[in-house]
Amino acid sequence: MNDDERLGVEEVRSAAAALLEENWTGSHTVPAAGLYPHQWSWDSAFIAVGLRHVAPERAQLELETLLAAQWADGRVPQIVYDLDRDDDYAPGDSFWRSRTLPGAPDRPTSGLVQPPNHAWAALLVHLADPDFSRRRGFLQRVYPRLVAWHGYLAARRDHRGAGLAAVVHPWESGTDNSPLWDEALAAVPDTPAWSITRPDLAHAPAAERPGTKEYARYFWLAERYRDHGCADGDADHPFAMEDPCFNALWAVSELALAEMATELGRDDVPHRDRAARITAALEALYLPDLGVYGAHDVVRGAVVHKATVNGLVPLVLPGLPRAAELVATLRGPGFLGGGALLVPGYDLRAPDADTALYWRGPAWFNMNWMLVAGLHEHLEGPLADSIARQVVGLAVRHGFPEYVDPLTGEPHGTRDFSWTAALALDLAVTEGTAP
Ligand code: 9WN
Repeated sequence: MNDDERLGVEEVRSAAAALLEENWTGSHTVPAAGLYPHQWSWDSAFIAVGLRHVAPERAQLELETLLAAQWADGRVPQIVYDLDRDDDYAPGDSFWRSRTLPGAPDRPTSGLVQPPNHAWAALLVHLADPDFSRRRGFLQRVYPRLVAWHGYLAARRDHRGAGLAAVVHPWESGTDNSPLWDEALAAVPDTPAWSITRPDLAHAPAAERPGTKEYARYFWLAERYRDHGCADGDADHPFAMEDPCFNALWAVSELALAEMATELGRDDVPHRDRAARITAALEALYLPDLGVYGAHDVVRGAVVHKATVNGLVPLVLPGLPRAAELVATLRGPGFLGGGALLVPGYDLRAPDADTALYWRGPAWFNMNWMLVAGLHEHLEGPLADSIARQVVGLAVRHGFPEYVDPLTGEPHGTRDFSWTAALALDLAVTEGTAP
C-alpha cells in the first residue's frame, strides 16, 4: 500500500476544507493568500467545484461574487481586486483603473478575461444539491449572466469569424508562459511605460515564475489594451491566439448552459449548436503528427506546432473526433509514458521543456482534473482513476502546491493553493479515489 492509498476521503476533505476556509474572505476565495490576494476568474470556478462538497452556499456565492463584477459587454474579468491588497500583486487596480472605463462595473477589475469554465462549474454546483440550488434561485440568477459572458466571446473575440474565441494576452489563457505563446510574444515590445514591481517574487522562487522580459511584454500588451479602452474593436491586436483549452472550456460550458436551459424551461438548442460549432472549428487546430491540438495564431495565420497539455484538454468534449488520438498522446512518451506521475504541461521530450518552470513543463492540478473528466467522457475509466489517485495523493502530501514536477512529484510555486485543494477534494469525493 502506498501513501496515497492510506489517505481516507475524510482526511482529504478535512485538509482541503480547512484550507478553503482559510482562503475564504467572506465573499470569495483567494487563490493563495500571499501570491494571489484577489479573486481570479477561472480559479473561482475550479474552487466552487470543490466547495460544493463542503459548503454549497459558499460554492454558489463564489460564482455569484465573480459574476457581480461582470462588465456591461458581458466580459467576466480575469481579476476582481481587493483594494486593501493593491500593493501586494501587480498589476493591480492602480494599473487598470477600470472604473474610469465605459461599461466597467463598480468593483475594480482587470480588463482582461480568463478561460470560460464558469458555466461548467455552475452546473456542477447546482447538481451537488439541486433542491438547495432551486430554493436559492441559483440558476435563475447565474444563467443570464453566463449567457451574456458567452455572448461577449462570440461577439467580440471571434476575430476571424471561424467560431473560436481569441485571447489577446497570455494571462487570458490562464497558462501564461506556455510555449504556445513564445513566438507571438517575442514580437511584442518589452518597453512598457509602467514601472514594473514583482511582489510575486516574495512568494515563489524567480526560477519558477515568468522572467523579466516576459513580464515587460505582458505589461506592454496589457497597457496597450487598457489604453484602447479594453474595447476589442481594434483589428490590429498584436497578440491574438485561439487556444484549444480556452475554446474547449467554452464548448463544454455551452453544453452546461444547455442543461441549465432545460432545467429553467428555456431553449437549449442554441447552446448545443454553439458547442457543436466550436467542436467542429477546433478541427482546424489539430496537429496529426503530434496527436494534439495546437493554438491558432490569428496575427500570423498559422497553427503553433507544439504539444502542450492545452492541446489535450479538448478531450472534455463529448463526441470529439480526435479523442482516441489524444488518449494515445497522453499515454505516449511525451506525457504519461515518459515516466510522469501526472500529465505534464508540455511534451517532456521538447528541448525547452522545464519541469519546474510554471507553465513550461510542470504538472498542474486543474489540467489533470480536466483530463480525468475527459478520460471518463471517453470511457477510459482506469486511466482516469490512476490520474485522480495521483492528484489526490500529491496534493495532500505536499500541502496543496500550485504545481509539481511531473516526474518526481516535487512541489513548486506557492503552497496552500486553493484550486489544488478544491479539485483534489472533488476527485476524492466523486471518484472515491481515497479509500
Ligand atoms: C496571472 C491565479 C492565477 C491563475 C493562472 C496562473 C497565475 C497569474 C500570475 O495565477 O496567473 O493571472 O500572476 O501568474 O497562471 O492560471 O489563474 O491562481
